[in-house]
Amino acid sequence: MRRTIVIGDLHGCHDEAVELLSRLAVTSSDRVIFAGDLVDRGPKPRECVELAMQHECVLGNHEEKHLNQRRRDREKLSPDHLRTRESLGDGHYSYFSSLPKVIRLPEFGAAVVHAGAFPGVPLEQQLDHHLLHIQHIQPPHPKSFWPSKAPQGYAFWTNHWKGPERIIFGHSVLDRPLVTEWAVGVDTGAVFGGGLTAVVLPEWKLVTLPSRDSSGGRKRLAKYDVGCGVKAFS
Ligand SMILES: [Mn+2]
Repeated sequence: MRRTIVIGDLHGCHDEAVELLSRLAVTSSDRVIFAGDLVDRGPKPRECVELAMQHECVLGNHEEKHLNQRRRDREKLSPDHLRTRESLGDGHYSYFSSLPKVIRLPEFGAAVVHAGAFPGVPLEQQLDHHLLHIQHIQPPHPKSFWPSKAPQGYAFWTNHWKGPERIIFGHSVLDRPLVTEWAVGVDTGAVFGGGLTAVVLPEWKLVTLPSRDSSGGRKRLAKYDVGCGVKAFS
């Protein structure tokens, strides 16, 4: 059976991405989907975008930010954002604007989004903000908080999401893949010295390649419980 492989946030970690694809012996008969956030923080943003252009990808909040700030004066950009901008051309930006926010995998009862989804709302009605940013929530309040900023009583969105799709997501950096009945988190912080993780369907097999470096910053302490004994970084 044809494999579908979903890979966590690259953030410029092109060498790890190539090595992971090679380790998985990916061929043209496999379907490869990146979970967004191809750019910023790491060493090779443009190469990551061009790799994704050969496969499939959902829009991440970092791509969204580059689209929103395309015309902003360079003095008003962070050095990291500016470095990415200068490595990209018009073609890469048009590629960003073509990216879907959801890729459905009905054959697996699954869907790929960058950050997650708000419970009780069909995927086609989700707010872009939730699909690209959601972390800790307390339904029915729509506001989402970073783990470090979440008020008492708020919990990571996977504790609330009950399907009907099993959502494969990145965005929240985890100390290991998060696997629940209705969600699979695959951002293990490649750019922070963690690893680059893929989930391989139909088996739902997890494969993590250790990072080569941590150019996006020293590995931070994972301390925010997201459920199932998994911790998230701030
Ligand atoms: Mn993100």
